[in-house]
Amino acid sequence: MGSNKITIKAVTVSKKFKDTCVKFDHLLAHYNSAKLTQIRQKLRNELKIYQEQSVLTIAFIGQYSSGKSTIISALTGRRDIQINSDITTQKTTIYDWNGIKLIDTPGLFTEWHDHDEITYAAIAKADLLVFCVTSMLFDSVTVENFKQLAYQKGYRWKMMLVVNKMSDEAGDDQQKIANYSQSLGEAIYPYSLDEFPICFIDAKDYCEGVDQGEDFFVEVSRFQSFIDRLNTFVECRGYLAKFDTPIRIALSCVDETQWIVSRNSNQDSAFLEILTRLSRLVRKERDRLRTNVNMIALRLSSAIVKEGTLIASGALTNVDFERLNQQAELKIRKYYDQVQQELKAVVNAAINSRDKRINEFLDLPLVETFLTCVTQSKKDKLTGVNVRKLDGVNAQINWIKSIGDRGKYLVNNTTTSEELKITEGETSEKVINYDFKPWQDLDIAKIISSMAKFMTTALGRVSDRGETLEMRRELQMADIRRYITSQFQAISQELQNQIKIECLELERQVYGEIEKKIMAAYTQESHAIAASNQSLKHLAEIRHDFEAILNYITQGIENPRV
Ligand SMILES: Nc1nc2c(ncn2[C@@H]2O[C@H](COP(=O)(O)OP(=O)(O)O)[C@@H](O)[C@H]2O)c(=O)[nH]1
Ligand SMILES: [Mg+2]
Repeated sequence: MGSNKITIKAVTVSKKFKDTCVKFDHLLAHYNSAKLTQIRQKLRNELKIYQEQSVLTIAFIGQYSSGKSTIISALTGRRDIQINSDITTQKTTIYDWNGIKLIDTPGLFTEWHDHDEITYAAIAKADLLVFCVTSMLFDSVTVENFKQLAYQKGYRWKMMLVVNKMSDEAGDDQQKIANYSQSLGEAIYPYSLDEFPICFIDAKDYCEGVDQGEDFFVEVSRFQSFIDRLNTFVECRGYLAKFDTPIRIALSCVDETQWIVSRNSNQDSAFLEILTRLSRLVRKERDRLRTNVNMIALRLSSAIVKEGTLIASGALTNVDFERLNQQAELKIRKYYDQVQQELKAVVNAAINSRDKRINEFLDLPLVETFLTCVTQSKKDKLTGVNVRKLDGVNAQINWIKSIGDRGKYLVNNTTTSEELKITEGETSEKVINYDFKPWQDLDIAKIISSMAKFMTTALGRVSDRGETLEMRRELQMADIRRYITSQFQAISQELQNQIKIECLELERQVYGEIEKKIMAAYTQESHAIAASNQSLKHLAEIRHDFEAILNYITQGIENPRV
């Protein structure tokens, strides 16, 4: 069997995180100490909810026998998945793909029966719905189902369309894709295909290519285009950010472990205690900012959905759609501006609180005692020969001073002018840069303009047909109402994602510098101690791995489309 090389970034991150957690868990178990067993338990308990939630849930729905199970087999590399199962016996199955949930459903969901509740709940909760059809494209039932999910249920913002079994029909790929796109577009009229990510693949070719080691089949399967779409979806919506909290939880356990394990020297352990407490303090501050930002995002999101419901339920019959559209845009813009203001206020409060707490922390007897103590030990050692140790002492003193906001500790505790010089340059205040995505760059403008186009075409259709005008109009209006509601849902989701992505950037700006300092101090400290201790060396590696994942997801969020 060939190895399955293709994977999406969310899976890579998830796997790396899990592996590092396992390594860490082994290390903690290895010590056989009560305190570390406690940490181990804490790590397991706190990460449990994140494992259960899973970072990403992808549900596969669509035509019977369109290759949903085959696509899941292609993604996961698992070949024990039921292919060709009978629609009447098939149940919804959940596969774990390194922490990503893949939901294999029996097929279409045109009638919403109670006994399929599990599947409906899964569809409602999924982050992404992959709607699969074959190169036979939409039949009337499938297209109704597609519209129902997208517009009636309002899932269009999380839907993706996959045309599978591309190799079933002969011909040039580009030509086929153009033809299929046109037919699909006509089938979902008056809705537009542009609103959905779409890709054209042959999952079976891909599986065979992998299993037989035939790169040619892998290539023609176009499966990579599906992977690319998945990555874009995950990154644009900031799903990788979901790893942020669990990684930080794990890191805090690493901090505590290091502190406990290196109790061999009073001074090192005192310094580690300072680091651990400070890092805990910063984490709490960060959590508070995140909660506040989330609350703003939720408020905004529900306000916009409500707005959509209001507009849709209003008397639409003789409405000037152009004006209605302008009003919608104005209102959403107003919300957007308001949110920017609220975010600014929350960030300012966070900065003040951060500075206040850090200053309070530096006033604690713990820090004071430490400084007195190391200064004393430094004096003692000046007459001795332990030069390397002395470097360490200097580094620790300097580090604490560099944390002191506006050089507070520089004034109070400087012992030599040489130390003053080292820290002077670092006390300049960083200005937070509110670099929000400009309104024009949001996809909302696109959604709104497609709304105007839709309503005009939907209305235009009334006079095209011969049915009773009254009846037709009633139907068109229902279409339009559903459409408006779903568009507002999409906008609310888009904005929520935007805020989520911005939140991470804000956190980086508010806490990034202090966190980097803490991380660097930890690294330096652990290098110094690890030289003589194998376990601490492993711990340092584990810390490094967690930090690397954290950096990776932050980069992904900074350049989501790269
Ligand atoms: N030619 C071709 N056949 C496929 C492809 N994907 C699935 N099949 C076949 O279509 C049938 C149904 O596939 P399955 O994955 O069970 O579809 P599901 O009912 O949507 O889960 C099986 O015989 C598969 O081997 C594909 O990309 N190309
Ligand atoms: Mg199946």
